[in-house]
Parts: sequence; structure tokens; C-alpha cells
Amino acid sequence: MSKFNRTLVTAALPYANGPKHIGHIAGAYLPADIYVRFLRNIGKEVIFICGSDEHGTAIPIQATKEGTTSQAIIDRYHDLLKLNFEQLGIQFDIYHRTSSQLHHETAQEIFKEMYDKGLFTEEVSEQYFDEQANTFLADRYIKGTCPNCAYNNAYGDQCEKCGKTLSPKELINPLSTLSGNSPILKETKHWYLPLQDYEPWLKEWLVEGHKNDWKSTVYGQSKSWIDGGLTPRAMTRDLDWGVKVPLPNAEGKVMYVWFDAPIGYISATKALFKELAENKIEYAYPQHTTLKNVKAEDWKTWWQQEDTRLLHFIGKDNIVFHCIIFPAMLKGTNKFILPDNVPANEFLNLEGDKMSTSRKWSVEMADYLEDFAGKEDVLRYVLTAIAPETKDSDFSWKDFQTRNNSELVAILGNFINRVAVLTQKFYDGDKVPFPKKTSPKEIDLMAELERCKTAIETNIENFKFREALAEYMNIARAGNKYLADNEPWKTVKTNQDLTDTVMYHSLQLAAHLARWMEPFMPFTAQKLYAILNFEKANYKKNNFEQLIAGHAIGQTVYLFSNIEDEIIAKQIDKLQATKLKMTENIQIENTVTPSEIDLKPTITFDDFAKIDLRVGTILEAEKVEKADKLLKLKVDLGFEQRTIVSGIAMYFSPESLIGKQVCVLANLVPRKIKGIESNGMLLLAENADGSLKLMQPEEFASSGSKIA
Ligand code: B3M
Ligand code: ZN
Repeated sequence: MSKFNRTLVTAALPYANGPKHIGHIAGAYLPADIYVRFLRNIGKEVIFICGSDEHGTAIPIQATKEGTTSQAIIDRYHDLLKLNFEQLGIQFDIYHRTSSQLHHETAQEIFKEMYDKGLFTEEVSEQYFDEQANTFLADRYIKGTCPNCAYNNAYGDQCEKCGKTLSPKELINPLSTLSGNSPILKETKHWYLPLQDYEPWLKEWLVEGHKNDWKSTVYGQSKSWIDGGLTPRAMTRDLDWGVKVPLPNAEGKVMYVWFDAPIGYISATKALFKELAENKIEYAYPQHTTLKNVKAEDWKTWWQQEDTRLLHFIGKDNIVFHCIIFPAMLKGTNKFILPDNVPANEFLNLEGDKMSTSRKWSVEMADYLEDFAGKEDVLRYVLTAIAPETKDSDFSWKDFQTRNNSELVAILGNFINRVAVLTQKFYDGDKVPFPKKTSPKEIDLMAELERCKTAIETNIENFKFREALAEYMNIARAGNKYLADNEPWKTVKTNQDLTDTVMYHSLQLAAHLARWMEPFMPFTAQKLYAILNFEKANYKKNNFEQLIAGHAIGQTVYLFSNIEDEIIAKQIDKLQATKLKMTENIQIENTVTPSEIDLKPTITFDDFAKIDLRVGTILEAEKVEKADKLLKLKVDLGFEQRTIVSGIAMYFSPESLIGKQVCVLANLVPRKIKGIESNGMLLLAENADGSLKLMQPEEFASSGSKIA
């Protein structure tokens, strides 16, 4: 017996800073929806919580980009996301928003409680401040040169070129994106969650306690974080957009978005019960029978009683927040339950490349819904069939077309269509026939149905939705085989009894297909129920017979239709155009300007032969005092070590150079630079924008090797 009596399912609150693509859907929302629909169908008490994440720097940055206010951004995208989820049949019980007053109050209450309990530490640190804009700069508002790859548009938290995680102080030549000026370092006070204090508990609860029931990817990522040693993490920010810190002397401070966003799950639950209690919910389903006559404070049952099972559906980039930081907050407050499982998915790529809205390499939910209206379930089907459950997976338009045409149309649609059309043809227009003598074929069919149903259940319970869907399709495959083996369209002329038996069994299978289709493809399930003139409420769990003899079925319609090549070609063309643009941009970035073309006068071979070029390895690198641009390097040339002073400090941090191989002009007359004798020169490529790249041997070469 499970110790749980109800299940609280959350799906990551998407940032309301733009549209969301199908990778987001495959990552969190669709698996969560399938899981919830499955639980509702088997009569379990469940609620499904989501909403827009409307804080963090992503919002004001998008507002600046679009030349509007943060409020306008969240209003626009909250509405769009809510609508798109509904259109895709993602059936939340509430889609809330973190800009709501209820959320601000809830987050402040929890912050205050943690503060009063002494769960935060206060630290004063130096952070970048833009004097002109008179504001501290969030990491994303600072750009500079990446110390790792010398890309000169790296953000304060990450370099998008090489992917390295950065802190603003690591950037070389940091600039404020607000004013374009160099920021100054200024002291500021923040409240930190001392995560290291939770280490012993996390080892017990997570590392030991969830070794066997969490996905290995989720468990592994969490464990390696804990093993790496936890450090205090700031829970507040200097920003004017977010939930205000409810303490005296905290003007200009808001909560870190990852502090308030997960609390959004709690405030959304509060809002749901408040609305249900006041009977004004616009988004309730008939399945909510168990939630009738609720009181507003019943939200506590769902967050504070140990017999509630809390599940967070998320993408892998949110794992540490849901498995370590939020649980630490919940543990600290000591009055909420902890997540029982966090079935995070990996990423979905598009045609072999990382999906990205900003790079326009994506299939946006809103675009799909417009281009493929009426085919919402096809997307649900394909995204489940290729779900990135254990590793990253790939969406391609060709594969999408194949799965629609050769699976949905040719297997599932074909079976249903044949059963419905033959029933209408053979039986008085529409009646389910009486079954006559059965044979081992019927026994086999029923056994296969039972096997598939059990496999679907077990797989869904274990968050293996891909596998569950494959087993679902096996029911339709079994049905097609049964029809093909028996050929009722032929036997109808020779053997009425056999025909009746075959049609009766096929019709039962169709009813089971409707019932089990619903979590995966809810819209099509409705169509199928209508074709069979059957209802979910009448489904008898332990019966093979769902449609009794004499039952009149309904009108036949096609469940699916083929997707033609032209439709797919259009989508591929759209992506191709993006690819072309990306390459053009790279070409433009890479083109040298005319002034750089002017070649120096021709030299003779003898002139060239005078130059001695060698491979060197940088052993040491340090900044030259009072010279912003200079680095003093010690370079190993194999036969000797040289000191070389080079004007590259703006583009490379000293640490990033150690161990790098370089090309050295080794026979240049020594010269004194800032009092240091420099003996040689590094070869560098200069980009049009002035940024520098080291010239390096393609593969490792011994120090001192001649370059000729
Ligand atoms: N908004 C990040 C994301 O959309 C963040 C999730 C919050 S869940 C509490 O991936
Ligand atoms: Zn970089």
C-alpha cells in the first residue's frame, strides 16, 4: 500500500518573457499532463499546478528589447502561454502568475519566516554598479570578454560562445549594457541561504533516500552537486523588478527569482482552493468531483500532509533548483512536504541542432498551433514517442510526417476506420453484433490487450511515457492483425457467426483504445468516443466487454489524415531560411574591411627566410602593473625559456593562457616594454572588431618546433 492519498503535480513555471517551443512541451508539460490525466482516469485524487514565472532579469531585458514595460511583457506572454497550453490540451487545474498579489504575500511570508528563524546569513560583497544608470547590475546586464575563449560579448553569468559559466568579476573589460560604461565595484548587502548547512540532511534524504526511485540523470546531477560541496547562495538581488524583500532597510532589494518562483507552486495551490471555495473557478473540470465543497484553507492538506505525494515535472536545466535549493527551503521552514520525485527530462533538439527561440532554430508552440490547427494530438503523439526521457533526442519534420502517416493514420486510424465502417455496413447501419463461438484467436487478442494495459500503467507510473505509448499502439497493431487474420469483409458472405464474433471483439478493442488514448491524445479520444457512441464514465475497468450487443454506434469520421510532402517542405524551408541567415551573419562577422585588405609590399624568399618562427608553450602569465593592455608571459621554447611582453590583456585573462601553445617570432631584437625586456613576439589574428585570436598549432607540437 502506498502511503499517499493524493498527488500534487507541478510543471515548471515558464518565464513569461516570450513564446515557448515544443522542446519545453516535451520536457515538462506534456509528460505532466499525461500523468495527471492517467491518475484522474483511474480515480485518484490529483491536482495539476502551473503558472507564469514573471520575475527575474529575463523580463526587464525582454522589455528593453521590445521597447516596452515589464508589465506589458508579462501580460502579453502570460495570456499567450495560457492560451497555447489550453489549445494543446494541457489541462492544469490552475494556471496562475507570480505577479499576483497572493504570490507576493506568500513569498514574503515565507521569506520573513525563514529570516526570523535565522535561516539566512547576511553578507556584504562588492558588486558591479552602473554610476550613470544609478543601479547595481544583474549578471545579465554586464558584458565583456570571456576569459575562456576571448569572445567579447560574453554575459556576466555565461559565455554563449563557449558555454562557460562565469561570474561578472571574471569578465575582462566588463561593460554595463544599460549605459555602455565601465561599471564600478560597490558594496551591497544580501541574504544568503547557507546550503552547506543542509549537506548532511541532503545526503540522507536525497543521496541515500532517492538512490533507487529517481531517474539516474536527475539523481546523478543532484548528487554531483552535493559531492562538489555546497556554498551559501544569495537569495536576494539589487533590482527593481520582483518580490520586495520584506525587511527594514532593504530598499531596492528583491528576492532572487529562484527563491520566489518555486513558492509560486504553493501560491497557485492557494489560489486554486480560494477560487474553488468561492466557486468562481473558470478552469475546473468535471473530474474534480473529489474537490467539491472545498474550503480555502484546504490548500494546506496538499502542502502540509505527509500523505500527499509531491511531483515536480521539469527540464534538466532546472534540476538543482528543484532537487536541492527548493527542498532546502522547504526543509528549513519545516512545515511543508518535500518532493517525492522530480521526473526531469533531457533536451529535445531540432533537426540535429540545439533548439533556441532567440536563434530562431525552434518550432514555437504558437506557430505549430496556427500551422497545424486540428492536429494538436499529432504533436502530442510525436513528442511523446520521441520524448527525451533518458537522453537528449531529436525532432525532425520528416520523422513527424512518418509518424503521422505510417503510425497514426496507417495503424491506429486504419483499425478504427475499418471497425466503424464495417459495423455500419454489416449491421443495420450501426449495431454491435452478438458474439458467437470464440476461438484461440479471441483468447490471444484479449490476453494481448490485458498485457498492453498493464504495461501502459506500469510504464506511466514509472514516468516512461515513450514506452507506455508504444504499448498503446500495440493494442491497435493487435487489432489490425486480428482483422487481417479473419478477414470479416470476406467471411460476411460465407460465415455470419464468425463475422459477428470478429466484429464484436474488434468493437470492444476500439472502446479500450478510446479509454487508453485519452491521456496521450485527448482530442482524438473524444472523437473516438463519439464514433462509438460511448462515454468514458461508462468504461468498466475489469471488463473486456464495453459495448453490449445491440448498442448503436455513432457517425464515422477519420481520426487522422495524411500530412502531405508540401506541408512538411514548407516547415523545412522555414528552417532552411534561418540556417541561411545564420551563415550570412557569420560571413558578415567574418568579412575583413577594405582597409584591412591593403597588403604590404612583396618580399623575396630570402626576406622570409630570415624570420625564425617557433612553437612555444606559455608557462606563466601575469598582468603588467599600470598597463591595462599588457601581459608578461614566460614562454617555453624547448631549448630555453623566454620572457615576452604582449598587448593582449584586454582579450585574455592570464589564467586562460597557461599551458596554451602559441606561435612565436623567436629572432626579434629584444626590446624594453614598461621596464621589462621582451624577447620575442606572439603571432595573433586580429578580427575586424579588433578582438584577437591566438595562432596555435592545430595539434600538440613540441616546444621549440620550427614553423616553416
Ligand atoms: N522559470 C525557468 C524555466 O522556465 C523557470 C522555472 C521556474 S519553476 C519554479 O526554465
Ligand atoms: Zn567563452
